[in-house]
Amino acid sequence: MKNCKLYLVALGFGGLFLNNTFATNPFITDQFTADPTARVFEGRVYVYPSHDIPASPGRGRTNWFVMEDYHVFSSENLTDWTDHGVILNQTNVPWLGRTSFDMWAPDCVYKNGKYFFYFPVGGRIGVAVADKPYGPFKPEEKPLAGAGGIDPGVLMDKDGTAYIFWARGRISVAKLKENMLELDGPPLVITNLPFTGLIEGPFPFERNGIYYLTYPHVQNKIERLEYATSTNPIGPYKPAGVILDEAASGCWTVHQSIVEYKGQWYLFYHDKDLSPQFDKNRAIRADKLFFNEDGTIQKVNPTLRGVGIVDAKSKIQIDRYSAISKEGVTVSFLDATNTFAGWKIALDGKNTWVQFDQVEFGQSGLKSVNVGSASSTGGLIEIRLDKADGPLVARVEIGKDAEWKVIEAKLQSVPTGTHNLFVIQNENNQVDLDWIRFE
Ligand code: FUB
Repeated sequence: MKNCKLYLVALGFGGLFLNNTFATNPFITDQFTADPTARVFEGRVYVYPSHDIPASPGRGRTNWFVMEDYHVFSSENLTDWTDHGVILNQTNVPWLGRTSFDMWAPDCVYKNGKYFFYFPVGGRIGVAVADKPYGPFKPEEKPLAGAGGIDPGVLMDKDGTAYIFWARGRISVAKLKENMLELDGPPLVITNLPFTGLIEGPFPFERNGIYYLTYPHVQNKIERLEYATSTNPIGPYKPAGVILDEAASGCWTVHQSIVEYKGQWYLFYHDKDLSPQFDKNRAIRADKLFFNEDGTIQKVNPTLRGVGIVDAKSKIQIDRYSAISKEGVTVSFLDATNTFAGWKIALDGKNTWVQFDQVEFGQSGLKSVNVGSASSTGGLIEIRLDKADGPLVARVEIGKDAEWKVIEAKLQSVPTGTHNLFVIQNENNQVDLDWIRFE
């Protein structure tokens, strides 16, 4: 084809097909993560998840959650995420005195110049304190007296008062003293929430005078996200609806936080994208969340596309699609033995297509597109803007070769600004695509 150059690149060369973009779901793909608490500190979103690891001899229990430490991640644009590394390991907790591998869902809040990281381990709740949101965190000598359970979630009220919630069968709440290290009175059990089915993972927040208590609840067979509202931080709370339905994947747990950043609300949660066969190795996700006029929360639509805007010059992981044609499209792991390598998408048959939203071309000056692809039959793909029959950006001829290659094609028109991409397969063949990158 005119204007089309072909580069042959051996499979595995220089990590060529590693999924190294984080704008899509899940947004951390080089390790298992769960229970993401997102907070806005110093103009960035910080995410404090728990960290699932596979069990190994002497490290945790097989077929169960194994969690020995916490990382923190941050981003300014919800696309590029920085892993600040391990902020706390179970062996650094002075009062634990053993390895329990149950560092479950944490939270982190800011008060009086300090960051307070609350974490459950060994059935107790610990606190670690830092001057910066990414640490170093110094754990307190003793656990939080009077609070026993899992999944601490802290509400910083408008008047500066802090309330800590946690779960142990039911959800409890207590006021924290000004020092954030002690309870200011006995805890209260939050009544009036659903009485049957496990409830855990409380995440409280306030918006426009309404206090929201969000929690995973097993209404049917697995957890879904629900919420209750109140006019008072400690209740009484009234159940108000479902935020996220049970995962289509069947992931038994879900765990949430809700945060406003740059004028948009987001739900952070987890699924088991990187471990479809074992739902205790999870992966964190983010999607947009919207409120109704009356303050009720609209159900969130869980997406693969996620929330970050993708730079046209990065590897656009179109397997994390916004939409696909009704038939002929399949997504699978590039390497089923190493799911961290990411996914590929197969377009099988004429007029099969994939849509990937929110690609930023900027002022452009771009000249060509590279496509990581493989096809034993050969194929022809078209890249179009905004609609399946929108302006043509490039035609890329994929030669017959089952090995992965990078194929370069000249652009036929040069986009600027932000666009949704459509990639359409034009022949009655099958083409496997890993990523697309404009240059
Ligand atoms: O991650 C371990 C536990 O699974 C959390 O503490 C729960 O909320 C559930 O997500």
